[in-house]
Amino acid sequence: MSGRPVLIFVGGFLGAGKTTLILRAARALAERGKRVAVITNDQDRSLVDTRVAEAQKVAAREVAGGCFCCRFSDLMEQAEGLREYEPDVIFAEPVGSCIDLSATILQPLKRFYEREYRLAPLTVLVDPAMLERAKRGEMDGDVEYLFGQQLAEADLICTTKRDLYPGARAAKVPVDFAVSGATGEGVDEWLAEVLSGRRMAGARLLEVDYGRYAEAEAALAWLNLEAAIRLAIAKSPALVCGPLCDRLEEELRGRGIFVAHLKIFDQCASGWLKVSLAGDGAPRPEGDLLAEAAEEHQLAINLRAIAEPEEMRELVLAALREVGGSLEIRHARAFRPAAPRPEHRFSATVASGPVTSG
Ligand SMILES: Nc1nc2c(ncn2[C@@H]2O[C@H](COP(=O)(O)OP(=O)(O)O)[C@@H](O)[C@H]2O)c(=O)[nH]1
Ligand SMILES: [Mg+2]
Repeated sequence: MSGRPVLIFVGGFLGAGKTTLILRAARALAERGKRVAVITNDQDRSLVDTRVAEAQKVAAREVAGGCFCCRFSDLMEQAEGLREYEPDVIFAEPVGSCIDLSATILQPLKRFYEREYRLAPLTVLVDPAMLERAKRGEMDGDVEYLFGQQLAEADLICTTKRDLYPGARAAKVPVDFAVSGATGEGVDEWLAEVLSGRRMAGARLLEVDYGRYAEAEAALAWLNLEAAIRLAIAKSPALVCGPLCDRLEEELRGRGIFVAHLKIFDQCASGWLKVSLAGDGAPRPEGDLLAEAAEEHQLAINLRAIAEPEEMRELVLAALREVGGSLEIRHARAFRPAAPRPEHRFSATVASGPVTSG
């Protein structure tokens, strides 16, 4: 490896397609002989994204219990811990409601860690369905605030899900690339640009009103749950996750709840499956769709929605009980994110060398 791993932050709102793109890019780089690792991030533990990365044999570390900006030291510790894999590239996926990454992560990285890491430009991903909703004025005000700020601090913007929205055009938003993490379209072009060193990392800084930011984040309710189910009659992961996702979707939509994303991950002896719902898309399954029936299932559920946390918890627990068998809840936290308190916050950009000068 080349000494300093390239650190690539991929931001964007909940459900934009960050994990899917990162794992697709990780595969593309691995095929070229590169060693790749991932750092995921969430307000709580039991993260579906980390499980999906591990299921795909990508070295993964998690920063849990707060966003990267509030846990900068932990982020750097996890990055350091990944050194044992000698990665050439480390992808880092911040929490989807996070803003102000440039001031709180990218500038400190340039100032304090230039010798350890080469920092790539900040990519922000946008789901075209979200852009469309924003254009029609149908976006919740708090979501719109976070979404707009994320775009404003991006070094590079990609629309995602190109397979679903091939002709998506974004008036007013300077889109650099259109990608599909699902099919791989546009991924090589995006990777070439972020690795080229042509673009400065952390070129923009936001002026953030932290009161407004905290309020917007707290409009979202968070649920992270982990459970084990032992079925009397064996079922495949597809037959556990599919109906569970449908049931939850029906219940959430029935109550008029806006779902930023819902992810269900199931691991059993025969394989793994992830089913998720985001944006306006239909539930999309990934993993071992043909995995055989099994009695023991280990589930993780992540739900982010505009709702009351306790209502969401009750609703998910009720849907889980409908799966049948004996249910053991190992973790079930529903909450609103606490006000962000970054460890560092720079008010001016820090100059940095080109990303390829390893
Ligand atoms: N059709 C399609 N769906 C996608 C694509 N990328 C992500 N998704 C789906 O969008 C949802 C959110 O994706 P994920 O990568 O988990 O988003 P994240 O929350 O930003 O990490 C999931 O249902 C994915 O399967 C894509 O390129 N095409
Ligand atoms: Mg993700």
